[in-house]
Amino acid sequence: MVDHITQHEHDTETIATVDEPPMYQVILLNDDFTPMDFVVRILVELFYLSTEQAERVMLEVHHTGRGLCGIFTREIAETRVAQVNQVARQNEHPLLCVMERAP
Ligand code: NFA
Repeated sequence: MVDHITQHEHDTETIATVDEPPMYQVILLNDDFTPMDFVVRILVELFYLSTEQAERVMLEVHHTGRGLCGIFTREIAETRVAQVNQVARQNEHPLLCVMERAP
């Protein structure tokens, strides 16, 4: 939704618009080594997906190479990407998470 405020003053008209912030997709990438149950736990604990949703996203990544974890504003997307990559590295898994500007 975009809010419009129209202001009439003398002969000029100002239209103030409030735009939505740009949104970012957080994407998980497949690899051959990260255990499936670790990926499911990441999706439940960091993205608050149900177990069923998490299993669906994990299998989508496993079968197609990538999958959508969620769509967020830039700061939240950056934080989620950093958390996934940090927890994966701490557990010595090569799991990769990236963000892309939503279309
Ligand atoms: N492909 C991994 C495996 O077979 C599982 C996986 C799923 C890894 C999703 C990364 C992302 N153990």
